[in-house]
Amino acid sequence: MLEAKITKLDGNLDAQGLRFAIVVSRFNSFITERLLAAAVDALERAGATKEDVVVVHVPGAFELPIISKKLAASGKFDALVAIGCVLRGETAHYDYVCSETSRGLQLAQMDTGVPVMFCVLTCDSLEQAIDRAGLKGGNKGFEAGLGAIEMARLARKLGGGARAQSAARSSGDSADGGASGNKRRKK
Ligand code: INI
Repeated sequence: MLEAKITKLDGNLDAQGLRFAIVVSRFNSFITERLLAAAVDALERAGATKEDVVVVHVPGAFELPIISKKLAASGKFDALVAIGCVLRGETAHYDYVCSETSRGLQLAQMDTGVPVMFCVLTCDSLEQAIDRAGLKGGNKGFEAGLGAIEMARLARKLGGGARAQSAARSSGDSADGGASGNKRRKK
């Protein structure tokens, strides 16, 4: 009987040789600094060195997208982790910050091809946030760190992002694995 073959493409959890940027909001730093520590822990345990990780602080979650976009577009990083914590208040401010932060971070990764992990807690209470930053709910920063490694590996396999183009430029290769060079030679 003919056995069907499924092509499987996975990103492994080896961070060696990969570069990461972590963008962290100072707002609710009691929570975000715990998420940051866990994200760095995940990257280092998986083989990233201190030189391979850059940490950038911004005032609040609303400012995460623009700095993430700049870092992703720089071509220096394989993946980003954006860390924030938005706590529901009395007004609609929470909704605006949440929706624009998530929309902006999605745009940053879609525009650059560099994965951006969404590690922004959106909680009704401080207790909920604490649960997700190292208590009952584990630590979402650690999960985001591992996710960044997996996505960076997948992105490297598939190529084409800002990081792949930058790496190709500095090695004199094309970002598409040589396909464009072949086209040029054929002319
Ligand atoms: N920023 C946060 O990161 N979390 C919050 O809970 C929050 N609340 O509730 O207001 C918050 N607001 C600040 C916002 O992100 C911007 O920094 C600010 O509006 C200036 O642009």
